[in-house]
Amino acid sequence: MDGTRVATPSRAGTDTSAATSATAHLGVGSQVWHFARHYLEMCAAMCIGGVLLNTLVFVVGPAQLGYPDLRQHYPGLALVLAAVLFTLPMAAWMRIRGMAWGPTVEMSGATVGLAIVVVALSGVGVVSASGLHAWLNASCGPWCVVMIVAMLFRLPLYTGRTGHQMGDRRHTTHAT
Ligand SMILES: [Cu+2]
Repeated sequence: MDGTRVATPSRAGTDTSAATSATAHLGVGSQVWHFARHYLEMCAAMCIGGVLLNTLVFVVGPAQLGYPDLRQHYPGLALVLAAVLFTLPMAAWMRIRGMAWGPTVEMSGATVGLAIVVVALSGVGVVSASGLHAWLNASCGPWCVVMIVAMLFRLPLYTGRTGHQMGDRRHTTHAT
């Protein structure tokens, strides 16, 4: 991890020192705000972008191109696909806001992973067919909820304590 600092001494050096001095004074209110703002941004990207993509794939596509509504014929496959379609705009937004690939892939794994777990549970009968459709009808809700869980595992990052909160990496990269 510290290898990058050795590779680019001048940029990483100022980045680290600036981050340390800035985050040392982050109060609780500021940390809560960092967390809430990051969450609301991701949730908005996920719900707006995801509903658009899901409508294209599950409603506009079948109507215009004539392929069957996957939600009716293959609800399990449809749920995983829906989770992917909700995750893509969220992940894109995280990258746009300067988040590293690590937390981006991790959160994407949490949302898509949850869908896979639900489909697996329906495969062994724990989740009923109507339950599966309820998950499909819940739109971006379940994926927004599981994002909070993923964020709780990386509190220092999402509260801004590590100095790598959204926007910072991008900013320092362009500073040189
Ligand atoms: Cu995210």
